[in-house]
Amino acid sequence: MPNNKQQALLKDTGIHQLYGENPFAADQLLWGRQSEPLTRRGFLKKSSLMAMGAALGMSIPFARNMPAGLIPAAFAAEGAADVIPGKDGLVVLNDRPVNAETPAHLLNDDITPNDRMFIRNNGIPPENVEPDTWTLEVGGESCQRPTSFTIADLRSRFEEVSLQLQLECGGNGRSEFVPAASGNQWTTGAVGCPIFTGVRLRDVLNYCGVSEDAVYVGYYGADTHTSGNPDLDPISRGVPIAKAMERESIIAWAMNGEDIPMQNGYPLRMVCAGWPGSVSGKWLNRLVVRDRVHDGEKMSAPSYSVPTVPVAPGSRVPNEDMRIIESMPVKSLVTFPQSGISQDFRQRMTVRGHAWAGDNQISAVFISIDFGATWLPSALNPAANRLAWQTWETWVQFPEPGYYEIWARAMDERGRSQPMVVPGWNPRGYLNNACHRVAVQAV
Ligand SMILES: Nc1nc2c(c(=O)[nH]1)N[C@H]1C(S)=C(S)[C@@H](COP(=O)(O)O)O[C@H]1N2
Ligand SMILES: [Mo]
Repeated sequence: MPNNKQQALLKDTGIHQLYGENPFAADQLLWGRQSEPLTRRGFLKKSSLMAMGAALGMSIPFARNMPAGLIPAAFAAEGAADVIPGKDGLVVLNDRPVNAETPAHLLNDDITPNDRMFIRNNGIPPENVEPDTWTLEVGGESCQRPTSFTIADLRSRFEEVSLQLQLECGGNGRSEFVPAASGNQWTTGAVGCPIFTGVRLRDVLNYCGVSEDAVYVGYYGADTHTSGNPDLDPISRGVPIAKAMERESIIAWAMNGEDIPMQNGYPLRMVCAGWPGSVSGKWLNRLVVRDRVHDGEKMSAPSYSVPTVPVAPGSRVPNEDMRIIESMPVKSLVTFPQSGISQDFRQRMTVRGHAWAGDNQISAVFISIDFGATWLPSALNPAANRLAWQTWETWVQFPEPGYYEIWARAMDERGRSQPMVVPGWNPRGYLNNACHRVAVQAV
């Protein structure tokens, strides 16, 4: 437990804000730790080590490797779970519109159950949905035969496919950016990988005739703008035609063999996995084949866009110096053990989680229990299909009792690896793929 002075500091500001404003000052304030911001090498003085050990209630065997400016994972605990109908243990970040993330340990299943799939709403979901009369209109200037389909039409005209597909919000991990980026302060839980059933987007598009000049496919959904203004769309994004034509891009009516949950887009949604979740339109009722980059709501910078070149944290970036995010970066999550757990140090501990890398595959996952000084490779399962996450599992054994962190680092097939610390700051706080860390108390 933190001592009184630490508790008072944490109560007034909160550990994320404290570290968010100035991680090195936070280290100094909470633990009396002097550090060198540029190298992050800041070794712990004996007194700071004792302060941190006292707050944790245990010793820190690998303290000499502990980097400066990182919140000990034991204190970075997730918020309290709220109750959303049909959802289990999700943490609500916003209730209008509803945005809720899944604590890492609740994502331990290989296939994310419906009640643990995160929710990211930009507007207000439709009410009183009638699946039997729901229609999907396909049109746009580069569509040769605009057509309207009921869900029954889609089912009868096209081949049905079921694929496990990974969706991650572009802003997942935003809470760690310094200075803070506006938007939902996602920690790690805006990601999931259920099985979706539906038809291939390309089969539907080909049926409707795609012109030579087609560039993009945009979606519209039945949700409404939070302002109540019927002329405004909450969001209308999409994907370039090549991504739309991939065999894994689908129009789905089922998730894990059941109706798609209301908050996740019932009765019909697009799933174009590996890209920011925002390209996968929910409550889908219209697709437009465009002869230009789709210009729907939240298609233009700074929404879902990042600077074309690295920028200094806190910079103002002109919209023309931003590009639309496409494939998401390599990332992983430790889903077992739950952060904060106790473990008998004489026994091996199973460690497992998932890893994913946008349009690419994962080639390796490494684990460290000594703050990144040494890394051991984990066993890694193949993906169920392209664009599904990959589950990894290994074990660790702690040399003596004390405070440890388990760090996971994934590498994609092109050799790109997750950064240890938060990567390139950007104005809207997208694409944080820093290593996930969980705390373990070995006793
Ligand atoms: N119609 C519509 N589609 C949408 C959204 C939305 O608000 N409205 N949110 C998008 C965003 S930003 C994300 S990350 C994913 C989230 O999908 P989920 O809520 O099923 O997890 O849906 C995308 N599709
Ligand atoms: Mo998102």
